[in-house]
Amino acid sequence: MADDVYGNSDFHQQTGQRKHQDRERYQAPARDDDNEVDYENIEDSIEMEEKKTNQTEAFKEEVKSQTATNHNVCGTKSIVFLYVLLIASSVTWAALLSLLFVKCTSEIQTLKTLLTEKDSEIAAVLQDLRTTQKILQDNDSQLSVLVTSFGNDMSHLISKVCIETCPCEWLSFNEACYYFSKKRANWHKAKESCNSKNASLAVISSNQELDYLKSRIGSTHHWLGLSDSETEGSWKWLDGRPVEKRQVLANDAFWNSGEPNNAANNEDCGLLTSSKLNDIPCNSEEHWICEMKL
Ligand SMILES: [Ca+2]
Ligand SMILES: [Ca+2]
Repeated sequence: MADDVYGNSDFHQQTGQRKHQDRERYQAPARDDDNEVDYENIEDSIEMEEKKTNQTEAFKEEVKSQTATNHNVCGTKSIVFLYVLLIASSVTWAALLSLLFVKCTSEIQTLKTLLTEKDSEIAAVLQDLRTTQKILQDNDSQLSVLVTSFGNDMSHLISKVCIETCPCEWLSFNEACYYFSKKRANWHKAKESCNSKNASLAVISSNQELDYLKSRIGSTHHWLGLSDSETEGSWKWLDGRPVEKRQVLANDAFWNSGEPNNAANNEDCGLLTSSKLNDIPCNSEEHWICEMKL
């Protein structure tokens, strides 16, 4: 027979066999009075034995029940412990996640605040730059006005200075002003042009003046205030003095070789060349020199 959880299977078998033997022996016909007394004693012993057996069985049942109870208590405690552990772990993770969330939220808020401050600083810098740009534009406009005004003032000042010395575009030499035309015209129009400037076609009074004018004209030819229109062969300056009476301008040093030749009987106006003078027709288109005494 297999043992129970307490290992008492033999005990149950032996107890049952002994009870059966006792009942067979005691249920046998009584042989006499002495046997009756023994029989009672034996019955008491059997009852006592049965009580003990019952107490043992009850104890076993109690132990079994207590053991089961203990097993249930231990299982319940384990489950409770696991629940508690699970809850504690969950609470710990929740706390850690909450701390992490709070920390991240705080850092994000700090970054937002920093970005807001930087945006404000950039906006302030841009505003300053716009203000500076506006000021520079205003200053540029004012400067342009000042430059224009300065240019006008300079032009006025230069004109005044030129009037006190020589007119602008005129050259000064030995207390006289000379104008070298950029256009060409015949001798009479050239003379009128000089007269319109309160001057006259140039009249040469010295070799120095002649050298100066020749140095200014280069290779181009220019009309002078010299003509023999009134009397052929009698050359006079526009101031009325004849050429031959100028001591410094003798004919040999004044005219080009072979001049004046009155070619084609039509050369009555004097022209200054790069070397010396020549007589050519007065209707020729040439540059001219005006002279103004200071
Ligand atoms: Ca002539
Ligand atoms: Ca000639």
